[in-house]
Amino acid sequence: MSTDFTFSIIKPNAVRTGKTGPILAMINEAGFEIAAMRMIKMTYAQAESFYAVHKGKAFFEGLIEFMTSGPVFVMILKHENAVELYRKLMGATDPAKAEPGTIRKTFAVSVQMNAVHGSDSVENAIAEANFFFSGIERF
Ligand code: 3AN
Repeated sequence: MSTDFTFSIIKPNAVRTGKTGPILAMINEAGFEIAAMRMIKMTYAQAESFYAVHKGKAFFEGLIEFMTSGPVFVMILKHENAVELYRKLMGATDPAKAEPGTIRKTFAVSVQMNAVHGSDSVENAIAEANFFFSGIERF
């Protein structure tokens, strides 16, 4: 598989409120190809490990509680320059600062419940995709 992919999560608030379909439509319309996708409910340990870089920050406990509060969709998205393009499609972490037409501007309800995650570098895209998917689950 090429490195022209990114890793994304549709977060519990978006799944719970029926936004999975509309978010996938935006992803498709932006030209991304879904190379892997699965619905899971993260364990506390998985979420802590996934967000280890934020350990010690004031929002860490709340973030882990939130990310384990319900099912999420984890997925690998293929596109040329996928990491950068998907960060643009998501919009800023804080939805108040996100551009109109972005996923977060449209579906986020707060900085924490901001609808989607997307890798912030090619290295992290590879690590995060490997965290959730084995080779035979990717296309
Ligand atoms: P991004 O998801 O845009 O890469 P990060 O990596 O800084 O942003 O933060 C990871 C996640 O942690 C965010 N998506 C958000 O859910 C949560 N988060 C970040 N900053 C805050 C904050 N100040 N208060 C509450 N939650 C936060």
